Amino acid sequence: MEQTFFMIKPDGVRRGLIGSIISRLETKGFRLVALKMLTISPEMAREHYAEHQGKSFFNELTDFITSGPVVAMVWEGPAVIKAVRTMMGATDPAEADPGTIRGDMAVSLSENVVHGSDSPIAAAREIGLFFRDL
Ligand code: IDP
Ligand code: MG
Repeated sequence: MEQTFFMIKPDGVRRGLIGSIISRLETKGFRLVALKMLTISPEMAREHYAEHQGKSFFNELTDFITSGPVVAMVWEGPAVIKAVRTMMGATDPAEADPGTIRGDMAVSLSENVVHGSDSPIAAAREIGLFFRDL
């Protein structure tokens, strides 16, 4: 069964959105197989977002993702990687459709509430980074 890495970012935790975000994926029918709350170190932030190294927003991104606790998860289900991306909505909440997490819960590109793996390769890499013993 396919698995994806999914994370509630520090803004989502600060704003009290953990329960309502998890509820959407549970209601959809996906299975939560691992969960932990942690504060990401600067080293781990640079590794997680390695694909964005060199971009203008890289420092802003790593500062933000380390700014408070996140909730890191592994979810499982049929075609879960793509389905979770669809449920997240577009990266920029201003472009995200109503009914998506970002469309319903965020207004800011840098503080867009959630992260989800965008491919099977990314899912394997990110699950390995956050849950080394899974
Ligand atoms: P994704 O989270 O939808 O996969 P990515 O392109 O992988 O989007 O970008 C990672 C994160 O970096 C985004 O979720 C967003 O918070 C932030 N980000 C992306 N582009 C910009 C930008 O142009 N300015 C500021 N932050 C950005
Ligand atoms: Mg991405």
